[in-house]
Amino acid sequence: MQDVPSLVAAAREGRPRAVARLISLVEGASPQLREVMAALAPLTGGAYVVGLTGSPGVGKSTTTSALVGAFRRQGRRVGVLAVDPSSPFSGGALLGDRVRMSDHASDPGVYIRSMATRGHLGGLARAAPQAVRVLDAAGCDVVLVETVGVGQSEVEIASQADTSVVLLAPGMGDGIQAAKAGILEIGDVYVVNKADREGADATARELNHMLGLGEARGPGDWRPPVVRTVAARGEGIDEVVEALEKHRAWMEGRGVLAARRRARAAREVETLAVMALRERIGDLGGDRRLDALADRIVSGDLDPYGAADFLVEALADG
Ligand SMILES: Nc1nc2c(ncn2[C@@H]2O[C@H](COP(=O)(O)OP(=O)(O)OP(=O)(O)O)[C@@H](O)[C@H]2O)c(=O)[nH]1
Ligand SMILES: [Mg+2]
Repeated sequence: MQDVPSLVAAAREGRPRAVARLISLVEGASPQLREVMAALAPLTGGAYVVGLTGSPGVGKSTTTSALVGAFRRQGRRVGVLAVDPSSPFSGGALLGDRVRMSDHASDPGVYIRSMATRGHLGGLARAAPQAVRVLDAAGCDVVLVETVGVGQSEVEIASQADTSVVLLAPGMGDGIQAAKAGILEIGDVYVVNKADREGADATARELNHMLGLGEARGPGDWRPPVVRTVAARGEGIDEVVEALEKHRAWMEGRGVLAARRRARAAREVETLAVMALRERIGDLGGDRRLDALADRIVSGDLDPYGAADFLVEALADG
């Protein structure tokens, strides 16, 4: 097996197998995880990360593929991470099915990877940002992260992007439903795909209306645009690229990009630190100290909050 420094060097040269190997290392809890992350740290920060989210079948993969084409025409290197919280499979197996990327399979300027939960969503939320780091360090100018669904966990994964794109399709995403799913808060750019179908204009209108109902925006604030696309025919894709570029420029001009990245990094550290603490504390069931405190609560000698304080203090003392 290759050592980490040469793997990282090979990934920097754009060797797909090295990139794949690095992602596998960060995806699992490999003993080399820490060494890999440390090696990647100084190489990251160059990629513009775009998240695409939306209900199953709305056209995320088709749109992603079209965007890859558009970015490639600009000569940019592109990474794609397809995250599927509902699927137990990971690695290359899904590419043929869920990711419609066959157009780009032989392009050395494109790296595509899919990732699944293996039944453990927390793990995916942890692993996805690390995989993005690998693609970033490998020299991708743009990383597109496709996440299925608009549930809480997907929203969390989408929030790890610099710019979040929310996709809807006529009939599927009427405004009420959109508001319920909380998507009006997370999108920087909205795409009404399948605009070749009836109802696309109404969906776009309703969405625009609902976005306008949100809290008052000051001059210079970002107003998420609504772009109509027929991704299957590549229509409207240039407009999506334009909206992404505008949003990026707006963020850079106002320090929003740096602030978002800082907030994201802080959340990530917090998650890892809490995980590490939880691991260090271990399983408290059967701990003598816990049992003794429980006895005191049952006998009315102590309340649960006071008991928890005692326990936390005891644990912090080691
Ligand atoms: N009519 C029409 N069909 C489209 C359009 N874009 C995509 N489709 C079709 O919609 C279906 C789903 O497209 P995908 O891109 O796989 O959708 P997805 O959101 O990635 O789906 P999941 O990853 O399974 O959630 C495919 O059959 C596409 O060919 C469009 O603009 N118009
Ligand atoms: Mg898809």
